[in-house]
Parts: sequence; C-alpha cells; structure tokens
Amino acid sequence: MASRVGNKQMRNKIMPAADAAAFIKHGDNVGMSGFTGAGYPKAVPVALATQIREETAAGRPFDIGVWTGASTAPELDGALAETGGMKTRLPYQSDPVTRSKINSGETDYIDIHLSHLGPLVREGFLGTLDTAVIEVTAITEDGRLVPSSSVGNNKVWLDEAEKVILEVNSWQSTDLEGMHDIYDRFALPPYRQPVQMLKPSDRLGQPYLTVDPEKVIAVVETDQRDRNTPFKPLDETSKAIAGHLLDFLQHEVNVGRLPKELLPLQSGVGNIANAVLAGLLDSPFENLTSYTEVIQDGMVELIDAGKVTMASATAFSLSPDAAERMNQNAKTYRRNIILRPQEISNHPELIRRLGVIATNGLIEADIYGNVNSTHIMGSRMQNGIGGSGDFARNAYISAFVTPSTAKGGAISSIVPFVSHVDHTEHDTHILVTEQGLADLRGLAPRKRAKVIIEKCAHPTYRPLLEEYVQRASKVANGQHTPHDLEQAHSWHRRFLTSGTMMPS
Ligand code: 0RQ
Repeated sequence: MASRVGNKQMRNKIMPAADAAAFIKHGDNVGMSGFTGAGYPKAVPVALATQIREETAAGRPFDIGVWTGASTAPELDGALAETGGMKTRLPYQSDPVTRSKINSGETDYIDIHLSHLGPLVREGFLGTLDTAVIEVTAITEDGRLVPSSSVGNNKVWLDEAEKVILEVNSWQSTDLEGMHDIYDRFALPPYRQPVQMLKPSDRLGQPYLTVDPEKVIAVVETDQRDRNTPFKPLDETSKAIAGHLLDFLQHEVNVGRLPKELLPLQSGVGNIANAVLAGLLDSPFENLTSYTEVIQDGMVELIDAGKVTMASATAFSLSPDAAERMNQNAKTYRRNIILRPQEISNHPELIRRLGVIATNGLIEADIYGNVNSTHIMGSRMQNGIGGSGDFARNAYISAFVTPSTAKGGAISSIVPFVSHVDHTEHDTHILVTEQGLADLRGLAPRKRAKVIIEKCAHPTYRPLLEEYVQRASKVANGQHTPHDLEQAHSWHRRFLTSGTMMPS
C-alpha cells in the first residue's frame, strides 16, 4: 500500500479517515472528487458522516456544502445526506437519499451545467472552498498525483481549496497513469485563450494533477472499488430507439451531411444511451470517435470491437464487471481513452468546433420540442441537468431519446406543454422514441408539433395530442405557437389526481 504514496512529505501525512475528516468543520464547503459513480472518495465522507452525527447528537450544529463533479455513490452522497447535515449540494446527483432531502427542502440544490461549475468557483461566485477531498490512484515520488477513474472538477478543487485531503485508492489500476490529460491554462475573462483542440485525440496538458504540498493536510489510504450499478439488459423499446437513431445517422451520411465515420459522439447517462452504443456495435459504421462525459459499457465494447478509435471523456460510468475489465486492461485502453477535466469534456467551444452528435435522455418533451430533463410533474427533482445542456446547446446534431410512455403507459412522455424546461425547442434537433424519429431541423412550430405527434407519440396518446393542437389553434388563432393555457398542463393535473394522463 505505502508504495502508492511515493512522496516522502505526503507519506508523513498518512492517517486514518476519521482523523482526516476531523479537519472539516461546521459551515465548510467541501469539494469532493467523483463523477457518475467513479473516482469519488470512499473513506473520508463516511467518517465525516459519523462526525456530523456525533456532533449533532451532542447538540452542536454541523452543516456542510458538498460540491462534486457529478453524481457519486452511497458512500458519499447517501452517507452524508442521511445525516441531515448536507446543507447545500451541487452540481448534479442521482442518489435516492440526497434526492429526497433536496425535494423536502432540507438540502439546497443548485442544479448547474457541468461545464459552468469550475468557472463559477474560480470567479468566486460560490464563496470559499474550504477543503478538497480527492481520490487519486497514486502519488509519485516528486509529489504529482495520478488521477483515478474520473477527473471531473478535481483540478479546480485542488487549485481553489484552502486545505486538501487525498485518498489514495489501491483498487484503482496503476495502469491508469498516462490515460488522463489535465489542461491547466484556465483563465478568467478577459484573459481566456482559445482551447486549441481539433480532434478528440488531441492532448493539451499533462497526465498528472498537481497540488501545492503545503495545502495537503492528510493522506488516507483506501482499497475500495467504485460502486456502480449494472446496466439493465436491452429491451425492445431501447433497441427500437437505437434503431431509429442509427437509421437517421445512416441517412445523414447518404445525403452527405455527415462523414461516413460520423462526427464525435456524446452519449448521456442511462440505459437507452447505452442501448444506442450497443446498436452501433452491429452497425456498418467504422472508425468512430467520441467526445463525451462518461465512458459506459457500450463505449468500451465499441473500443474492443475496433469500432471506436478514440473516446474522450471525464469519467467512467461502468458496470461492476466492465470496471474490473477496465482495471485489468487499463494499459491497453489508455491508447483509446483520454479522461479530462469536465470544463474541457463539456466545453461549449470544443463541442461546437468538433461538431459533436449529442444524444441525451429526457423525462418529457412537448409538441414544440421543449424538453424537461429534471423535474417529474414540474416539481420533483430527479437527477439534474448534468451535462445535457452543455451538449444540446452546442452540438452539431442534438438528439433526445425516450420511451414514448412511462409508468406502464399512465404517463405520455410527449405532452402538450412540458411542466419544466431544461432545453428549449431551439436546442432540440431530433426527438426519438420507440415509435419513430422526428427531425425538427428547419421546421416552424406548427410543423414541429405535427411531426412530433406523428412520429414520436404513443398511439394511445396521439389522438389526444391532435385534439389539443386543434383546440389550441382555435384558442390562440393567428398566433405563432398555439397553446390553450387552460389545458396546457391538464394532462399533468389529471395524472396527479387520478394516477393516469388518460381521461376516464
Ligand atoms: O422512475 O426511478 O421511479 O422508476 O423517471 O427514468 O426511464 O429510468 O430513464 O435512466 O434514461 O433517465 C432524464 C432522468 C432519464 C436522465 C433522465 C421516471 C421513470 C423512472 C427515470 P423510477 P428512466 P433514464 C450526461 C447527460 C439529465 C442529465 C443528463 C437524466 C425515472 O437521462 O438524468 O442528460 N438526464 N446528463 O419512471 C414521470 C415522465 C417520466 C417519468 C420517466 N414523463 N413523468 N416520471 N419517468 N419519464 C451525463 C451527466 O450529466 C453526468
């Protein structure tokens, strides 16, 4: 174990997790590593949760702000949220306990575009970052840090935090060394420079993170795996969605709007995104590249099959089996994978320049193409916007994918008017359900409504949507985007009172 901490000065700071956690005080903002269940600290957050519980039991308040790259795992989000001491949380989560504290109002949740958080912190808009708790794979003799299975906001936290705690996790493969590319020329306006990347394989920085050794107050050794859930087996719905999207991409190649190796692919979180990647395995596409946030099982399979030559991301989001395989074969995979800070993986300038094809999930979309990715029935936070906005706004092609219904058909994913907006109609080029694909590029609102209803809505809800359009066209006669505001959210109201969007 000690061999993973090669630097003498850092070795002198090795201590148990509880002693390290004791440096974190009531009122602190804590920047933790971790992105989609990869590379999060595994021991200090649990020890911190114990400390919070003991302090509050003794009648002393103990609240902290928790900042990360994106979602983490039960040992971090779950453990800290359960204490009731997580006062603020940002920028993205997917943990059931955290979600319930956010929805009850106990935790203030600031749902932020993933590329925006680093700049917000550097600009000082979010206050002081007191402590960083960062998982690394190893510390070299000269004190450089080998990142682990995610990079996320680690560079920002290491630069900006007043104190740093490092967790050195010997479960992470030492062969990850060399896979990362840490860009380090971030500057604030008016000193920002162009980020000079022309293809996903370009490297712009160093494979190591660095830290001022004087700031490191503790080093904790761990040996625990990243905790991720397996993907669901592919069902007919996700296969159909993947099929429609792949047919569309082939069509775009045929008409000359996409090169035959496509353009760099971004793929969001969840099972459908993974199904699209699986669909690519059996497709004729070759020499693909990816410019995305997370490397899922489907992406690794595409690399194994020689279909994807380069995948750039900020983190892994692998099933337990795939994570084991990655650990065993990281030496080989580092030829095809680059992990970067999320300010770079999600950088609007790069997404636009590279011409990324973005595919993201949604909760509901409306007949004009507005998308709700975050709030169930307009109010209940599910996960957060994550990186979907960074990509949808700047992509060459921005696609959203969803089953046409949810909750066994009681909910239509295509509604008259979304109950919350994350992505406006302007950023939705393509909408896909298992029913079909709506190509909305170049269509005015009335035509968009027609295509979305015809191609994407479930047949049970299609006539009801057509009826809504007719009614809205009468109520808002002579107007550009007709809505009947009396009825626009009636489907949601009906679901909330009767448990289904279908009229009785
Ligand atoms: O509820 O958990 O109670 O069963 O919402 O839905 O079908 O499991 O969908 O896993 O593909 O996630 C938008 C949440 C979709 C995801 C979202 C219910 C449904 C289920 C989840 P249950 P599914 P997925 C880059 C990209 C934002 C971030 C993002 C997401 C639960 O894609 O978080 O894109 N996106 N980041 O039953 C009511 C509806 C519903 C509904 C589904 N219309 N009404 N409930 N559900 N549709 C990566 C990162 O940013 C890190």
